[in-house]
Amino acid sequence: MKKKIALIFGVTGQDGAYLSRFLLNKKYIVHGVIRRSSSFNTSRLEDIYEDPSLKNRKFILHYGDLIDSSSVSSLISKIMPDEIYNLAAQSHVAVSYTIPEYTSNVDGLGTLRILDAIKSINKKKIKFYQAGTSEMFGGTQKKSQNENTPFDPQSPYAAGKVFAHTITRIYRNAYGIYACNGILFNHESPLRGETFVTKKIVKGLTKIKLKKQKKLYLGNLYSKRDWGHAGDYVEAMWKMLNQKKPNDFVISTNKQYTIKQFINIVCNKLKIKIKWRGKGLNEKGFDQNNNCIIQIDKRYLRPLEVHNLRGDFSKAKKILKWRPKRNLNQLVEEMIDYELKNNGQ
Ligand code: NAP
Ligand code: F7E
Repeated sequence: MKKKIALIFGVTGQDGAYLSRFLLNKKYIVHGVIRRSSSFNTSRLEDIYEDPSLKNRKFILHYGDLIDSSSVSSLISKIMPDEIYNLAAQSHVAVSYTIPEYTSNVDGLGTLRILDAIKSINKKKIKFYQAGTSEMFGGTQKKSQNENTPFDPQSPYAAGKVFAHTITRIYRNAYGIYACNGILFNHESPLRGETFVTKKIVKGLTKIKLKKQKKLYLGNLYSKRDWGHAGDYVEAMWKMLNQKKPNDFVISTNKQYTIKQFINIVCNKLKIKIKWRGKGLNEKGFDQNNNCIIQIDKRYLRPLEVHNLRGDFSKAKKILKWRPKRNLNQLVEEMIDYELKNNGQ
């Protein structure tokens, strides 16, 4: 049987690394798009990298960029994939306030560039996955959010993603493209980018435990997030592209924790007895020797915060037969083990 071909935009990121492995295990030929960079940006792909001199490669990387429509369309017409996964984005919410125009270009118009290439090249053959986000719900007052919850974006990042979500629906309805929007809640792993809060906390507290760092500076400790494991979530992306009909799905755990609760869980597992004192910007975390190990730095506060995210994944459970396999405890343990090993433990 002919092997399926997938093309991943954003292959060098956390999800790209997990999805590549997942699809290779399913015997796909995987093509990934990387950006030219002055330093290597393929560290998450080291163990699956195949030298270009090899014949019959299963994992093939190409240069391209979502802000360059000619690279997007020429890659799609050259590779003629069965499935395209758009995971590429300027994905940092706080950074999106600093580079709003660039973020909108990549995260919003980038999606349109792929869809338009699919429309002109082969709108019936190529299936498309768009990496949408719970950030689109932003300022919602709903306790938990599902596919019918109205969007209320609070950042340039979320606004760009709402455009991408909407244009994906429009191209599906107008041109009959098999296009799906995932609305994924936060998902983490040992491969998570270092400036996202879970990775920053696990990495920082592990170093503090090993006496290689004294203090960790953070922003808002009281926003609530629904954190799953990236490895579980890439399976849902693939399932969305392998149904009879295209559809949009919330992918989440339906559990919610504050940043402070996440810190307490990590401290507990690292056997750091954390005690909290003070309020607001003066709230601090102390270890058993009364050393201040967590302090608030207002540089990490955002112009607008998203306070309450919790995803109801009933639709994905019913139609995709998907549910998260790992809980927060397992996720945190895996992330800590990875950091301990990185620190020679
Ligand atoms: P990530 O680690 O930040 O990876 C983003 C990827 O996009 C990287 O490969 C990056 O390349 C690439 N990229 C950035 N700008 C690009 C451009 N102009 N052209 C082509 N590629 C570009 O993000 P992630 O956590 O894996 O998330 C994957 C996708 O899901 C993103 O779209 C994100 O917005 C979305 N999402 C993530 C979460 C989550 O909790 N992780 C939740 C919902 C939605 P470089 O390596 O060169 O920077
Ligand atoms: O922040 C608070 C911060 O940057 C989570 C992206 O993958 O998930 C991610 O976006 C919360 C926020 O993730 C720090 O204010 C406190 O309330 O880890 P984060 P995010 O903003 O939820 C969504 C679903 C995506 O789609 C995005 O691409 O933690 N927080 N102190 C902090 N956040 C960071 N980054 N750094 C801090 O020091």
